[in-house]
Amino acid sequence: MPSNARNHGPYARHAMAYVLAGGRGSRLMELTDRRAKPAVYFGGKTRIIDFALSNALNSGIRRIAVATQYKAHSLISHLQRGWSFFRSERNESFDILPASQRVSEELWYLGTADAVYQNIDIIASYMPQYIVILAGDHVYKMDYEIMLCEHVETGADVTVGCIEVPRMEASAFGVMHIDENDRIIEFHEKPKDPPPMPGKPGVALASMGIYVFETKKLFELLREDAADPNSSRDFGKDIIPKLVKGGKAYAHLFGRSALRSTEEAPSYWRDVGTLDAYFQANIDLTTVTPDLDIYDHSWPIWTHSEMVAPAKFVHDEDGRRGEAITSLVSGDCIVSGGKVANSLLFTGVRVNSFTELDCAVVLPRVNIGRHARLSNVIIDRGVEIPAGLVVGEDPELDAKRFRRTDQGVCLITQPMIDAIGR
Ligand code: ADQ
Ligand code: ADP
Repeated sequence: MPSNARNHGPYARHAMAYVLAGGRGSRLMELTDRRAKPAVYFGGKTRIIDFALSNALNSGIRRIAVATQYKAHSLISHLQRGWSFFRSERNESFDILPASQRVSEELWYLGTADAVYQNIDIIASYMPQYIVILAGDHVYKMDYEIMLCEHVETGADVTVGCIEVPRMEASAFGVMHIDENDRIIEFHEKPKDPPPMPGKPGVALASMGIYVFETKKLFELLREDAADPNSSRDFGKDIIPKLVKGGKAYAHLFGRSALRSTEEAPSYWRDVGTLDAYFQANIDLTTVTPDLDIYDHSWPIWTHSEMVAPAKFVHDEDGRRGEAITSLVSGDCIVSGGKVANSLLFTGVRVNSFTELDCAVVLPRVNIGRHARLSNVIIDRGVEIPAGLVVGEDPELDAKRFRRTDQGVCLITQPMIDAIGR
């Protein structure tokens, strides 16, 4: 009898989602100077981690743990405010597990596997039969129940979520080959020259860093791994390659199975790890029919949301209209006599008279002074944009003042503004 015979689906009720949210995300530059990547704002109201957490909740998972490490304050306060509605009397739980709390005060989590290993006792206290390991820094909508079903059906040691990506981008990922039964027969963690998929020279099959294990098996593997002095204690580098050699690692192809129709088509999954990717993924949401539908009531993205007044658009005192087109404008924004186009304004942004914004991702509580003209910008939370500032028209000047990417996107933070003219 297979070890999983005890439960019938839905399996999500017997699973815990373990979200790895400790990575720094250093390619987001100053955007992650003060907050971890999972806490970075995305999509107008939410933070990046809300996608993985909402996926877990919408999939029917009622036990969630989040391992935090780097610059966790902003992340932890977001989780406490937005995700504390789980109730132990309904067999639900939500645990925040900062590094340095368990094994030793000094030791941070070494790698992703260690971030689970150090909390084995907490997981064990809930006795979930399955564990779904997730990354807290990806934007996508996915029904993990489908992956759990596949895991049970194949009797795999591990099931790895994967997606086709352009081969040129695949060196940032674990890359695999699978057989006709989706069994993983080769796995290379971040290969310099990623092998293409058979018959598809421009495409590689990449790991999404999502893993399903039976808890008992995972504990066994983590204990073995912890005893191995040569291990870097990482899923991608150590645990997965070892299981692939053992022959019982299977792939779940994101978006292929349509047991339930909640997964996006075409499959939308983004590691918004660079400023350009972050900018583009946000701006994409302002288009008429974006690939990521955040208006889908059947798969809501839950978050902590401030109680604020509605967005407001008014004439300035000279009668110029305050307007926004092809844009997302959150609550507590006031656009008075300025023009906003192709932009995404988070909560509490003030756009003052004679201002023009085009392709701007504006994080919460930003005030944009009069006569400012800004295009292709990301503005960090709480920045005071001085009157008359122009960004997006003089690449050399922009590069001196701000963090300007190769693709011409400028990240603007308060220290950068303060340094102008100094
Ligand atoms: P990477 O994206 O490089 O590769 P990694 O740095 O290991 O992944 O981080 C994975 C997740 O764990 C991220 O969400 C990160 O925030 C978090 N994390 C990292 N270190 C942590 C720590 N010490 N404690 C807690 N959380 C931590 C992995 C896989 C690849 C796969 C990609 C997909 O190794 O095979 O292709 O994810 O993005
Ligand atoms: P959020 O990511 O919630 O928008 P902020 O941008 O306000 O948060 O700040 C990110 C993190 O930086 C905060 O959680 C806090 O730990 C830290 N921080 C913010 N402002 C200050 C400050 N003035 N002094 C010290 N730390 C700060």
